[in-house]
Amino acid sequence: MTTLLQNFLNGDTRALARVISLVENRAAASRDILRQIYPRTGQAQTIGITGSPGVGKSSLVDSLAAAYRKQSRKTAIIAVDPSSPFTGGAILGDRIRMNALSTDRGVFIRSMATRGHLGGLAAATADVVNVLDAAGWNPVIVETVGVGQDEVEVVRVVDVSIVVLVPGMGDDVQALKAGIMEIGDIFVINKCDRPGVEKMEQSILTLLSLSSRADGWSPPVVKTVATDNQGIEELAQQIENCAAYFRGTQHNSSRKRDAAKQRLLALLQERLLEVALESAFPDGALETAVGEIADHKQSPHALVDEVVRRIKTSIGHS
Ligand SMILES: Nc1nc2c(ncn2[C@@H]2O[C@H](COP(=O)(O)OP(=O)(O)OP(=O)(O)O)[C@@H](O)[C@H]2O)c(=O)[nH]1
Ligand SMILES: [Mg+2]
Repeated sequence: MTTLLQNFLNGDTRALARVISLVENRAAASRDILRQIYPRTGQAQTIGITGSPGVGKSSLVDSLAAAYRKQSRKTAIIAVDPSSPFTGGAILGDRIRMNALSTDRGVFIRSMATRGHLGGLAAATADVVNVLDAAGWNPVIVETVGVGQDEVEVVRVVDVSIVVLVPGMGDDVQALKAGIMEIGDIFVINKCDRPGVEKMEQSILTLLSLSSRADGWSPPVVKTVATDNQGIEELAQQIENCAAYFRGTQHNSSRKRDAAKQRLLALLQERLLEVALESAFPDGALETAVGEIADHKQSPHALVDEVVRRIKTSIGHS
């Protein structure tokens, strides 16, 4: 066992941060570690919080984390920003605001940005969640901006997904309904100190009544004022209810199987794409090929057929 892994297993926070960096950068060394720690995962309660920019996700995470700290639970927070190629902007703001928490050794806060992961951000996030889980952090909370395809995939890696809305967003809910209704296990109306709460609640309840979930869970609507700690206890309780519901039904295994399948496919996609790019497009050959396809001189299908044929041949010969 490497010293890094040993230190990690001993609970060393610097080793933890180092392992997360390796995982985030998709370094080959991280795969060994991930393989070895996998049997230790599956212990943490994992929670996802998503919603449009500025709805108060970080404030909610902040208050939730404080509530978990009252129960002496080691709470990890991963702030994922799918839109940003860098760590900065809003997330930097989060860090500053979360200062009160970041001096608490029972809280671990980490930001993640896309950096063009081949398997999508979800693959890297799932791995980081596993790392924190294996290190004994429980719960692990994932905050992600917006509600788009990336977020849907990021949210798939957690046990309980929370969608945050604010009063006055009624029309947005209509527009977003497909994506939102699928991923929300709990809906939060935050900023309930503002007008329009009833209307918002009606919009959500109407949309929820139109769609019935195969797993039989009825998503509750929780009203909060994150900045004033209102509704946080109820939110924590609903998270517990939802987790308990899934623990107790056969849907738990199908949900876990779905997540496992997504995960396996995303990892395969990432690794196979890596192999294909390395073997078929050395030194800028990809850009040349891209140019030819853009100019209609080369068919993308013909090129992919060629790459696949070459890879198959080399597998046959090895
Ligand atoms: N009035 C009111 N303001 C709130 C509430 N919750 C958060 N805010 C404020 O809303 C702003 C955005 O809050 P954040 O927690 O950073 O929101 P966010 O969703 O994490 O934002 P991004 O990460 O940038 O997408 C801040 O100025 C908060 O102080 C609330 O319940 N009521
Ligand atoms: Mg935030």
